[in-house]
Amino acid sequence: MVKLYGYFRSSSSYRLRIALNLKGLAYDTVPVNLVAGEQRGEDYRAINPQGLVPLLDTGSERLVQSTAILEWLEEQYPQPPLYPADALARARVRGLCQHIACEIQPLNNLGVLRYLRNTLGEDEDAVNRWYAHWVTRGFESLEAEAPADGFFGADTPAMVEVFLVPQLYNARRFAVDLAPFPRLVAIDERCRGHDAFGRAHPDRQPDAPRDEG
Ligand SMILES: N[C@@H](CCC(=O)N[C@@H](CS)C(=O)NCC(=O)O)C(=O)O
Repeated sequence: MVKLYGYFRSSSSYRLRIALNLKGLAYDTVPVNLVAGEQRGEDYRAINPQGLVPLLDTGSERLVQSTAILEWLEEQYPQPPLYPADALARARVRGLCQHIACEIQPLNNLGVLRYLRNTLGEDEDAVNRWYAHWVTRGFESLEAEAPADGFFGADTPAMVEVFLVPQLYNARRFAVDLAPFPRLVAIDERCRGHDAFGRAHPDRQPDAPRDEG
């Protein structure tokens, strides 16, 4: 069975959990505690010198970078397809996914926010404003392209939703105002009806803090 090294709240790990579930592939979870800094520890860097999650251990190879891993999954396990068959439609979907993966998430990942806070001495308000600025700017263009019904480019959730749902989860954690993005929010709600998304949710991961109540 493949092993997914990740962290319950990591949006890039969340992408892979959704895709593995959509493909019907079982996997073992290996938690890497980002808050405790395990991603920078010697043990983890020995298997991933990039010091980031996720990492997928296929049994014969260790793959890094969620977008590369998602491409590999699609090639290795083509059913059900997460990209459209048509090349132009596929390029459009990749453009939307990369908008999230390259223009939104990297500006807001843990390492960047920590640098703002700890090295540049920005206060919590400034860090939250930074976060909201880049997410809001990114969501504005996604909202403009979002369908009124169904999902991006398909009748069922597929690759754009694999990237979008974790980014929306993350935006909610940082209390970003999602009122200007009704179409994105509606797509997220429609995804909730799908077991593959439900099982991938951060709260349902083995490393999520348990409610002691
Ligand atoms: N481009 C990478 C992004 C990976 C990434 O930013 N991972 C975050 C969690 S979502 C991380 O490991 N952060 C730890 C850190 O910044 O120290 C991918 O798609 O896999």
